[in-house]
Amino acid sequence: MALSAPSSGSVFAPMPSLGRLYLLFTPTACRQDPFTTLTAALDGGVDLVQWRSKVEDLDGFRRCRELCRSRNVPLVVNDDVMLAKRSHVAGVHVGQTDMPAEVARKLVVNEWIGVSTHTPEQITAAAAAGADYVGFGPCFPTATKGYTTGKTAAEVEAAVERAAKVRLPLFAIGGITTANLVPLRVLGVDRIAVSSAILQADDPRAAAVALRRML
Ligand code: TZP
Ligand code: MG
Repeated sequence: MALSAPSSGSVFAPMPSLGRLYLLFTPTACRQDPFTTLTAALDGGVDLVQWRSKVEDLDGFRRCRELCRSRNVPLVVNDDVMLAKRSHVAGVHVGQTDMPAEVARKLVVNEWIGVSTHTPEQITAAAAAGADYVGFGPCFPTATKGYTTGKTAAEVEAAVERAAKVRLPLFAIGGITTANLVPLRVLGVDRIAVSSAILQADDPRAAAVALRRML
């Protein structure tokens, strides 16, 4: 039986496959009630969720985890390797200034490790550190993280090529909407991570459906 799991995954508890529409879930970034928004996003086809609260919110985290579990959608914890380890989630995501991925890899054996990257060199380094996927961006300017410039088409293409070379799934990130996704798809992007396109939408379910259809 083929298991689409990280190589370190246990055969007794196979990991689900990585999704394509990755929601960065920050409760305070939602236009409407956060958990109504998350439910709608999952209904609309979000197939990977990142818990990305900037404040400690264990109740919120547990609600998020329950919702994801009830839909069989994997949950990744941003930044907090120890929370990820003790809370039986699918993985942890680290940035370039967080715990180094090679250190996280020693602590997180069976779960996914995702790494934020901004250059092809960082993608290669993430692979060497044992990452299971990378985020790459910001592809477009985004107020969510205060980026005022995005990547050029050549930069996105180079990142997609590098990720393929080192065999890491790549999620394009940063300012992605239905209005600018087509050029990324043309450059070979087949996975995206979004926050505001869903969390700030009038209709988060419809927003997720529309993005999912384009992947
Ligand atoms: N890393 C690069 S851009 C970004 C992160 C976490 C923010 C993504 O949010 P949005 O609202 O989809 O631009
Ligand atoms: Mg971080």
